[in-house]
Amino acid sequence: MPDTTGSDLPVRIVHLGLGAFFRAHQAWYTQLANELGGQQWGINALTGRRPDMAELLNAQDCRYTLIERGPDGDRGIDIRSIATAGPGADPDTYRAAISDPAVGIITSTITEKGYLVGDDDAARIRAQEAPGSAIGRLVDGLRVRMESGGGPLAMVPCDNLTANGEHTERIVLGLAEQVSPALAGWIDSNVSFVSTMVDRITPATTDADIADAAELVGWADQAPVVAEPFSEWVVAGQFPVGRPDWDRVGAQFVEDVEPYEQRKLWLLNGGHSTLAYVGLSRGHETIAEAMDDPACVSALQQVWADAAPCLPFDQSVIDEATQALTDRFANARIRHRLVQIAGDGSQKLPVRLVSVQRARISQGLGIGDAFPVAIGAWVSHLGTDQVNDPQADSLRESLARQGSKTERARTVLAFLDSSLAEDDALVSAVAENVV
Ligand code: CS2
Repeated sequence: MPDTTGSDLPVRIVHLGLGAFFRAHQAWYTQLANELGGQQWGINALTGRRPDMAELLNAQDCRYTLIERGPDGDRGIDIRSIATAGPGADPDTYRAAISDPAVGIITSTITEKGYLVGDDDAARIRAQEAPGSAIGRLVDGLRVRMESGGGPLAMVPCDNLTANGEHTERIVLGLAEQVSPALAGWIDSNVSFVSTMVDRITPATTDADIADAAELVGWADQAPVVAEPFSEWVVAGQFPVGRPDWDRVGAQFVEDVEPYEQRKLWLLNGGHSTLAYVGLSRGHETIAEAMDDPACVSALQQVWADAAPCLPFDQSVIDEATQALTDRFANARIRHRLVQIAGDGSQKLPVRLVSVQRARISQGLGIGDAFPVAIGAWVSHLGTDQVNDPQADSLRESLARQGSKTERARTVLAFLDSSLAEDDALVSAVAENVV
């Protein structure tokens, strides 16, 4: 892999999890902010487990095309905010990146399951070996930063989790504490955990997209990314050494991100997961296809009706969001595959659907009508060969041993929340939706 790139931007941001969503979202905001002409922020983008995307990007000077795909056509945007890319699982690479004194921000898209810490992560970090998890690598990189006298920075998780800044802080400090109290203390005083709500529908890039990019921009871009025109970024927290002018290019800075995150997780992501499981069970392939099926649309609308009374927004704001979502999901030029969204349900459903039910129960509203439909479809999905959810392996093994739908429904509810499994009416309602 070449170790230099054509981009002259000074590296001030490290990104962990170089994937499509980061290239369509944070890298695009940074590109727009750099175009304003103030302080320039280059990104050192590190991959997760597989180094392929870093190799592809470095081979083309880290330049790539964002294809903004609207219902009526495509627009190609040249993105140059990545200065360099590297293999994030390689300890020399991530340690050098995170301890670089010029770096003042770390952003991450490590997915919901990326927040799980390995049992031996602390021991490995103490032994100066590379830990297996993404959070472990972050903590190890921060250890090297502390030891080399590096300064403070902001840690900005960009995953679909409630209060993702606080969540990351808890997990990072928990692991750091096991490594050494000195490291935990250093992180506590030097790392500012920022919470964000991120939103932009970004399906996995296909060969057809690579061909479209070449036609749009006239060069053989091997790493384009496709996204819808809509984008939102809501951010809360401190940046000890500054940040790009993201606020001047559409990002919203607020005191508390939680209401926005709930709105997005419960309406968009809860809707997505429901469409994924119900849609797959009805033979559909993409979100837009599911939006052509009245049964799927009615499940989606029920998800929204269940969540609405628990969201701290006026009904008019919720109606505007759901109307926009209806249009966004129906954009048939975006081929967002249901199997992609169906992956890792064991990590996604707790924050997308179960949390809504907890809020409903605590407000005396009872379980919503969409929940048994979505969970029943998930139970069915877990019995198929389309599952991509390593954290659900043992759940699937127990389901395979059970005959009746009622037993399977109860097992899945118990996995999500033991109190839900004690509600016999809910267990039967879920069982009725298992196909
Ligand atoms: C989707 C999200 O794959 C999934 O689980 O629900 O990636 C969704 O497309 C984004 O959160 C939209 O901002």
